[in-house]
Amino acid sequence: MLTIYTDDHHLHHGKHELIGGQFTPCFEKPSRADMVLDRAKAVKLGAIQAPTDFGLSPILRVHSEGFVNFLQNAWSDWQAKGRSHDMLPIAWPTRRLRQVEPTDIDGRLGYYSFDAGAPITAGTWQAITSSANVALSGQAELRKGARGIFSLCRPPGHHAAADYMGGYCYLNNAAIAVQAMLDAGAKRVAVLDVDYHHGNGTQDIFYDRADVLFTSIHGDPRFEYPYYLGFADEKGLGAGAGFNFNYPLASGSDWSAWSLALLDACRQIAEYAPDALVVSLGVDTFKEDPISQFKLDSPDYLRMGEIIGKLCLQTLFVMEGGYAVEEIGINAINVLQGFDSVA
Ligand code: OKP
Ligand code: ZN
Repeated sequence: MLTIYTDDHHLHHGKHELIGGQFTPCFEKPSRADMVLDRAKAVKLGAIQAPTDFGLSPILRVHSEGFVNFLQNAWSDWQAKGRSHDMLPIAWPTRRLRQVEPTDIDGRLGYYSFDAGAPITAGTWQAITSSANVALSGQAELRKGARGIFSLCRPPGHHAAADYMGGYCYLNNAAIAVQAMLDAGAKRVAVLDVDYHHGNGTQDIFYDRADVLFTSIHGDPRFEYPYYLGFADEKGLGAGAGFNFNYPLASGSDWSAWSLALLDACRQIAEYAPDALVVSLGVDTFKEDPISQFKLDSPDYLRMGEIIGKLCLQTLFVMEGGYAVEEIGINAINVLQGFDSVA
């Protein structure tokens, strides 16, 4: 399987995120992608190719102009206030507050965020646009006829919606690739989000549309981040009604429970008969993950890839989460090797 990758992700290395009332070193760090790349090379998964630059237009097909403009200028606006440390928001427009974009950068930062888990640094804009290009290049390669492509994106994207960032995510790489597939002529695209956390951003972007089926298996939002989306009764809206499937699972879920949800999601995907599948590939379902509560083991990721492979769909894998850095490479690449084994 071809991997799309660039070192540009090193330009994004936040220092701290807010967890349990404390500033904690960021779990989302450059070594994550380095470890996945190392493993892809070690097992000779396939060629490694640099992304090409698709410019802002495919990003603006998914994200609002105001939000993209905010991201592009955030660091210089921050510096203009005499600051050189990482950006983190301090206030959010919650219920009954006005949804009006402020002029002040602190106001704009909260307006376009939903948590204090996604620091913006000097290199963030370059890293996130490169990450989107990694997904877009994967999508372009898939269109040439490949069965599977791996877009080794970092930073991840599935928590980012059209006009907000959060949860280590800024631009929604998977959604940008999905939209590019549709714009290139695909009639229907399915998304399978296997990251431990609900893909609230991707769900939100496609919630009222029938041309994208969104499925997600994740920690139940009643106990797990992102808390405010990802419940089983979210089925889609308007034309999108019936095209959204959430599988919230209990804390401690292992492969036996997790794989039942996967089989049901795959049944929905097969019934939808999409032209292509995009997998939001997070491996923070791993038993040793430092911020997650599922109990998948490394061999389970081979089984995961096999089940996905049996859908017999052209598949773009887009890297999302996974914070057990020692095993992230083995687990992520196991999915791709499992997929390749059922060719
Ligand atoms: C991003 B992705 C830990 C706090 C959670 C945000 C997690 C974002 C995960 N209890 N902070 O979906 O892997
Ligand atoms: Zn996650």
